[in-house]
Amino acid sequence: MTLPNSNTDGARARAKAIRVAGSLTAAMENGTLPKIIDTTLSEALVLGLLKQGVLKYLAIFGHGSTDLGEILRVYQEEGVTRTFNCRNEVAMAHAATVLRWQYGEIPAVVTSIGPGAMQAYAGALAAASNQIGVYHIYGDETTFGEGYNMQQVPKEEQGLFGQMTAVLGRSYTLHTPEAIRDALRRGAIQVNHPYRAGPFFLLLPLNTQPARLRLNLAALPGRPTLPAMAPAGDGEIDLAAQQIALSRSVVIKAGGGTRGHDAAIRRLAEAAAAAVALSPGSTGVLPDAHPRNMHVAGSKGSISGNFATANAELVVVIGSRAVCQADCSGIGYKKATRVININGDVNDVTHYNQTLALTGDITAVAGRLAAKLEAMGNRQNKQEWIEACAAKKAEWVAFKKVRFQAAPMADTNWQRPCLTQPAAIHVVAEFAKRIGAAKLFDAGDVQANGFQIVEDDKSGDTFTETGASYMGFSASGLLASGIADNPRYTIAFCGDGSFMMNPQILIDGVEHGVRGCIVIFDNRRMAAITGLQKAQYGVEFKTGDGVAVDYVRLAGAVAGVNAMHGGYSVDELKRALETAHAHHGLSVLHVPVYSGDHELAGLGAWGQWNVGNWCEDVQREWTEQDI
Ligand SMILES: Cc1ncc(C[n+]2csc(CCOP(=O)(O)OP(=O)(O)O)c2C)c(N)n1
Ligand SMILES: [Mg+2]
Repeated sequence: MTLPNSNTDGARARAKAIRVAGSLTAAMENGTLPKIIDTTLSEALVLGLLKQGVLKYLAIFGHGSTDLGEILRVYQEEGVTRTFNCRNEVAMAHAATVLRWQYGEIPAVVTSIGPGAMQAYAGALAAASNQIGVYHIYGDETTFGEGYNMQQVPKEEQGLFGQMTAVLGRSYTLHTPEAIRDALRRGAIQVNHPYRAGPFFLLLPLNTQPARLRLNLAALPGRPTLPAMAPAGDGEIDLAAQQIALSRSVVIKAGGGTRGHDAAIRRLAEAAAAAVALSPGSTGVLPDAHPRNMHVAGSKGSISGNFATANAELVVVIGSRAVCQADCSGIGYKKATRVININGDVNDVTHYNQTLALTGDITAVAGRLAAKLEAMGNRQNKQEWIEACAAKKAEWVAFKKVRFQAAPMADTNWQRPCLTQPAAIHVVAEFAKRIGAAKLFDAGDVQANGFQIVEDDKSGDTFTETGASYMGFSASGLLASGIADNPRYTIAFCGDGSFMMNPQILIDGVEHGVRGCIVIFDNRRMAAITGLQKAQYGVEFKTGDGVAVDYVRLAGAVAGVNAMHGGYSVDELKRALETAHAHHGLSVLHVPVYSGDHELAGLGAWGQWNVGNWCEDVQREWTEQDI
């Protein structure tokens, strides 16, 4: 049967030419793909994204994206692109974020119009917050404006979805097929931005998807290559080196932006004799046992990390946005009188007063500063500082050790002794290290305990979404390991609350061949909030529930999932992890953990936070500090 508009013969021939030649450019070069083609906007979009290296689509189709879906079907059948069907748009957006973050592949999320788009948009907050470049393609209202289409925002206004998406990232409504060139040039910069990447939203009206255009393939923008930038002269670098040399106590605050700049951070820390305080998202940038590594600092922080930030007179902020977890709501640097800031972004680089701004690429700038300091030699004036920091690090190591070794504690919910959450997370983190697995962390206590616990030696071993702290992120993100070209065994650490936000991974993970493990640390409550309520007002309110869930049966109901109980002791958990790892697919471990006030069941909060009844104190300090 021939259906109207089912005109995909040309598309199929082009897809075949691309597959045979190996790439779009190669097919154009060998003459099998003409430079100027007559096509639809849907195919133009797929070809344009292909030119930027976008080969994978995560999709939940609807009436808002059937035309694009048809092109994706043809391109998949010809072996050019791949489409992964998912079950929840929030989860799908997280998986796309992790595919870019963990594996460096640029995916496109595809939804229908309306509710599907809204859900993916919500999930895109994680990409925006962590500056991860991904494409989101949403079906949108027609450009004729016949009246409200089903699922569009019912209001006499134009382009409301485009307005909404422009708030979170950058956005383009494909109102005219020929606009694809402009749209994709803007998109290429947004998703590949060197220090301000984020989601790029392409709004695809129902009626422009099948609209035809004459397209010049040579004119479609590819993936941009941009040179690393650094200050042009030596003046600022020399001044920074002098300030560091004269100061008796220097702390480097290595933010999330330092990920991947490990060598430069290490060289600068050694040349400057500076203590290094990490952000939750930058563990591993300096090896855990490196004497300059003071571990995380911030509103949760650590004994040594927060000692270093609170006492240094000079702060070298690198690749940090200074959000609350990482700088105690703006009052982390209590004795600092000066700041040197290395960042590509002119807003971030001038976040603090009294700043010497070294705008540019971290490796380029930190490398030059380190070279200058090395030439100057002699860091004797910092000996006392280094020793004080080392003593605090020893204190933190001992503090953690006692908690890792805490015996299982009697729990009222479970009516038996269970591992504490820190002890259980430590066992799983050590296991991950031993087998070379990556770790994905979810929100809540699991996340906070997690970044206090992990002992990474390089960046790229832990992915903790501290930008938005989006519950459901880790299990959903595990899907990326089923989609990536070169997957790595990955363990998702999540709480019971977070897991139930997005359990779709149980099905999607099997469907797309994830090899990895979800560990559910079940304290039968949203304990991070219980803890805050108790710390602030003394009483818990509506953060626990009375419903016992057998996660082994729940997960085990999905064919292909290896669901297991993680046990109640270190030995049982270790054995369960081994068995889970041996499974060639998705495993789920249910680990009941103690919930309560025992001091050995938590890793403490070492900073301050501008929330609840702490606001008055934090804000007074913030007003009084000069930087
Ligand atoms: C989608 C979403 N909703 C709400 C929150 C606020 N929040 C942060 S942590 C948390 C509780 C997490 O509970 P769970 O996953 O069980 O981890 P636990 O703290 O118990 O270890 C909540 C409700 C959030 N971060 N994300
Ligand atoms: Mg919980």
